[in-house]
Amino acid sequence: MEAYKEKFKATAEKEAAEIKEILKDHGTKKIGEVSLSQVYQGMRGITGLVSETSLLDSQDGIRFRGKSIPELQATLPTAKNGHEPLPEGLFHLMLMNELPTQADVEEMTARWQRRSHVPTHVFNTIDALPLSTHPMTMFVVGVMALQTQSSFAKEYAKGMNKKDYWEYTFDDAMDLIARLPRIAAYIYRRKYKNNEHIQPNGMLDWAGNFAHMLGYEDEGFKELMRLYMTIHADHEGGNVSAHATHLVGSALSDPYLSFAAGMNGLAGPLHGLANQEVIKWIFEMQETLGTEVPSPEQITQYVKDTLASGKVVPGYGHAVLRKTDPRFTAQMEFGKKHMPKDPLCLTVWNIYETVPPILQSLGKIKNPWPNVDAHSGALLVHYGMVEYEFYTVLFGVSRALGVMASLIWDRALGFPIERPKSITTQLVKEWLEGKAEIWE
Ligand code: HAX
Repeated sequence: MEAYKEKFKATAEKEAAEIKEILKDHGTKKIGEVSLSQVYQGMRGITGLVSETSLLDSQDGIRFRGKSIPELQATLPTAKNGHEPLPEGLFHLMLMNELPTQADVEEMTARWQRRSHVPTHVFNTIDALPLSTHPMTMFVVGVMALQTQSSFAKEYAKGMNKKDYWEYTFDDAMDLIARLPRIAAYIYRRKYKNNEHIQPNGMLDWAGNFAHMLGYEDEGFKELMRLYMTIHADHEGGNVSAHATHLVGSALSDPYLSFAAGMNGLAGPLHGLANQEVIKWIFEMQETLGTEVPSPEQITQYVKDTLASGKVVPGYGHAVLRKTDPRFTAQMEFGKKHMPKDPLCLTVWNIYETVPPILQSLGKIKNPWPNVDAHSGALLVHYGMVEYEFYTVLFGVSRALGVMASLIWDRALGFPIERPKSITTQLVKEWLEGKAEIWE
């Protein structure tokens, strides 16, 4: 077994033993109560999952193994002459629960390079789709075509010992992460750049090479990709893409099947597709108003019109967060450093000044502040990536880091199939009349 796997095995065995002890001593302890509203309203606030890689605080935002985004920016290794954290380092942190050294990060880059070959049939499968297909559909189809490579599925079919699940999950997760940038770049170049593809550059880090294969050689764009891939990677376990991956994985569906499920969730406009919706909405605003940088008064009216037409303001609100998303702040800081006079960024910052009080005044929105998706598109447009339908694919490549690290942990800790209880309104009525019990 490779040394890195041995190290993970030792880390996971220690934690599995600790969990066993915790459950032996405290397994019957209650951690909350569930109200009828929570059952009907998207299970908001019900603690029902363990996801080891990150934890979301409603006020402070995301922490990856206890580290906030500014802390990651200060401590994770960077590229040579670069300032942004390398996603390889974040993956190591999530998987091993320790800060990586420069050598750890370089080894991860090399590991993913070795595993990055994408078989031809994956490209042929994507090529069979019409060019008009949404990039997220192409992405999921590409991932499904890659499922033929699953070591987990092959070993399971042969008859695998439970104790070995994590190891083949580990292999599939590493292969999948290594190959996703190639698949994503292929989709981008096929759909938007005349089907002219760019070979990988083995001298570059994972995100830098992704930028290169997309066709962006600007060092600023490479830095943006490093930051982007780091901050979009994980947002604890209950969000739709992470939860869907975990749920499907709990049936022992292999990592490719599980990740594809997560990506189908990310493709929803209330989740990852919001990043394309934000830029589409701003472009439409600019066109309607006939100006590149609308004034605060114009934005106010446009937001009111959006709400009056029964639509959401994309990029604002969150199911857990109750403050400005630190992922938004990190991107705003990147914008202020690299493109302080960019008209689209100026508009995003004007929207940030204008929207929260309007949403707050409605009285029903729990979080009027911007989330990660409110900013990302403006930075991409600055470097020339205007094809906003592609943005959720970038999010998806990054999200693989978090959900795959989590899935390895799920299998290493032997988490069972997920199966919460559901009820009917008929049963609720009978329960309220005292004629039935809800609890099994
Ligand atoms: N614009 C207009 N109305 C909004 C709103 C927004 N940005 N955010 C919430 N609301 C509305 C809800 O639709 C809901 O209305 P109804 O009672 O009429 O159904 C009400 O305010 C209460 O909602 P909430 O409790 O504050 O929010 P939820 O937890 O139900 O939903 C969402 C959280 C993120 C889905 C929601 O804020 C939203 O739709 N935002 C816009 C889309 C978006 O930016 N999504 C990306 C979120 C981050 C993410 O996952 N990124 O990938």
